[in-house]
Amino acid sequence: MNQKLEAWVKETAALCQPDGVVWCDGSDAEYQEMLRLLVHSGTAIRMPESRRPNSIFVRSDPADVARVEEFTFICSATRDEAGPTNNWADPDEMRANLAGLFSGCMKGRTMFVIPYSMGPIGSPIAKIGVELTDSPYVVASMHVMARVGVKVLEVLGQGEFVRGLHSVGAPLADNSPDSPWPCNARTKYICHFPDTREIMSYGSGYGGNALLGKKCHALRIASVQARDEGWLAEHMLILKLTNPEGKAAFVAAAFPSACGKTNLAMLTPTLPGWKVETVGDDIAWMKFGADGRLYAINPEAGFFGVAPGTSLKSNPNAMRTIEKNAIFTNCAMTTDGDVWWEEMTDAPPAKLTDWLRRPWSPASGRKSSHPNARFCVPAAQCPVIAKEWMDPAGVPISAILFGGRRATVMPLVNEALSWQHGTFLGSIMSSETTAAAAGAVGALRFDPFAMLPFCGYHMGDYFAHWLKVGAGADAAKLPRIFYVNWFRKDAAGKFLWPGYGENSRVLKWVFERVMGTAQAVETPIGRLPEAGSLDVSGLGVAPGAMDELLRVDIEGWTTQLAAIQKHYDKIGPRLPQGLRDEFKALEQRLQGAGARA
Ligand code: OXD
Ligand code: MN
Repeated sequence: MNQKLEAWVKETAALCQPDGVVWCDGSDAEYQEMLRLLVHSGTAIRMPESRRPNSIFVRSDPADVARVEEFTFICSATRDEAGPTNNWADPDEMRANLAGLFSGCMKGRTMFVIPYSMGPIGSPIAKIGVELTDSPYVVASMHVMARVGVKVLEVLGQGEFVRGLHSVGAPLADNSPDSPWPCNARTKYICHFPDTREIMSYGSGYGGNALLGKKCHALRIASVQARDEGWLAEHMLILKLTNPEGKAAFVAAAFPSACGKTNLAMLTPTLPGWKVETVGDDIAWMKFGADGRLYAINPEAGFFGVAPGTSLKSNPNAMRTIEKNAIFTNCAMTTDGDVWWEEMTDAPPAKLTDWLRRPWSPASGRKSSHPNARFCVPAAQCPVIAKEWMDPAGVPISAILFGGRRATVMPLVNEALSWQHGTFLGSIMSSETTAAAAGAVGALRFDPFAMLPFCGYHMGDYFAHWLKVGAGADAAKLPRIFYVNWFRKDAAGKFLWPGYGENSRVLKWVFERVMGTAQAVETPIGRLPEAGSLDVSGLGVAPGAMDELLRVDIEGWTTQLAAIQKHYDKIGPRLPQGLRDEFKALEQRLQGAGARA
């Protein structure tokens, strides 16, 4: 037994005062026991075995439905280390505050000890953490999302681990009934102590707030570890792309939350002979291999995907993945106990129970599922999971895509001129906000590298880290960087690009650029497909749409410069010189193009 772990569990139990402590072994019997507890407490309903074997349906408290960025803190020693894009709190003050909140917070509950590995157990890229939680929902979800239990403790030995303490913040008085979704409706804190690799999460039982291996560990804490150790922890899917001749390349892609990472990772290409297989749908940890190439692992073991919008049309592979062993949260329930959500089928069922347990019909005039309703399923049951997905060595990455939801300005695809220019494109990523985080939906915000809510340190230093990683590598072996945008709209507000399986056309161009067989034209903003090099055979897009999708909008980009400058000003003096140079160079190229026009 790891002595530090034993001591920490003891100390935490004394503080939180649970009725008992259970060490999780990671067995199926334990998973079944969690499902039983969830059903017994009224948190979950078992789904009919004939429809979704071994699956449950859960509805959360309406005060606990998404990540709470406003209450997410990076408690580094100084405010400057957390940087201007994070909420910072003094670590000593926050510890004192949390000690008060955690004191007695697990009364009437069990404290579960979940040892977990992010990444295949024993992989040189994997990391170990331990989450202490009073939520059986979290235990069940961690079983799906990470590798958990005794085998992790064996690998841990007396080694170091990330400490994650989580409580729903709802102690139970003697014999008082529990609520179906215990949480603290008033007080939530998701706190990270990067210097000591600790996480303390209070008051929420939902997703990224509570499954501490995911955003808290695999992104916020890991980004700091990656900076210190010379690797990259990124908010990226990983896919394997195979051409009709059987040649394969691996691609990583960063898009903000709820912008289609899961759909792209499991895409069914419309182009004959092309194949996409999934390595991961949300997070990539990338390290250089002995051959000088960048290798990625998916640190997760499951998918925690946004349900609304997922359908046989948009993502048939996800629909097949969720046929069994699934945990559904905040979807609507059909009359026969199955799930439904917006856009799952062309026509909604005549009658549903909505996520707030109210009767619902298409005439209700409101959504039946919460827009951030989720499915949680083992990655292994995805029908297009790549055979390499658990390779402890990771997969060699040939291309990195950046993107977001942009109705205007950003073309369908744009290849960076260099790693430094690609880092610049990542640093100016912007997207219309979605329901994955609490707050307004549809507002344009800069979300550099899709890491705005997930970078555990100063964003300027994070940019500098990207530049350093590139500068220290053999440029010929680095992945090529591309910026894509599936979401450009016409003047009437209609999407210009059909998206989904048709995105394989862009993947094909990326693949062929990497292999050196597709042509590009150099423009002021980067390299765009030369006429005829993007395969649009059989694609029925409206006349003129392709021209618009691949148009270099000099005016739009020039207007955008002021917003980028403001975004960079916010990053402040730690913005690396390399990116200032890229900004200047872009400005000059746009001026040149404007003058010629
Ligand atoms: C997620 C998110 O859950 O980014 O993956 O919010
Ligand atoms: Mn995500």
